[in-house]
Amino acid sequence: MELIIVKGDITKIPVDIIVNAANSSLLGGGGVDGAIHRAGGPAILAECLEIRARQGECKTGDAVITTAGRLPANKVIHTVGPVWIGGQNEEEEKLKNCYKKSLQIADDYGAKVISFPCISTGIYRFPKRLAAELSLEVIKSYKCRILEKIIFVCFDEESYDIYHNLLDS
Ligand code: AR6
Repeated sequence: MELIIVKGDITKIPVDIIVNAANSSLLGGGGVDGAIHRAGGPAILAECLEIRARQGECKTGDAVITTAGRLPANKVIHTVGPVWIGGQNEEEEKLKNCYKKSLQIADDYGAKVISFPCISTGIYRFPKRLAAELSLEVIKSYKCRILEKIIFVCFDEESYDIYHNLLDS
């Protein structure tokens, strides 16, 4: 499995599956979630609404899959990261579950290339370096079935540097 770190906008990079850092309502929001819904168009929200009607809200650490609408991808996986409230509320386990669940859903779908944003490290305030360490821990121990390439898309220079430093060390 190939692991790539890039700096940029996740909505612009062609892949099989884009992972979205959503919230449990699945109704969209700011940050990368807002960017994905804007670029993908209303088909994404329409499918999120169907999922909500079927199963209710999406729990923290869990994920659901929808169309990618007009995005350069086949599907979007919406995963709900934990809000950082000090670290004593199972935030680490929940963040790892986001990555695990997203990889499993992508493999079940048959995706070869998946892109991840830095889940929870924006509005949800998860410490960036710890989040990067946990994401790499999950990805390195995950046994890919179909997946061949994982792209971490860092929006800011700091996250990009953190990933590079972790991978170099
Ligand atoms: N491409 C890649 N990464 C991005 C982009 C983009 N276009 N835009 C922002 N990021 P955040 P969270 C980065 O806040 O912390 C939403 O309102 C950003 O710099 O998007 O998981 C949801 O609806 C940061 O590194 O997500 C939830 O309510 C990372 O994406 C809540 O925010 C995650 O930041 C989720 O908060």
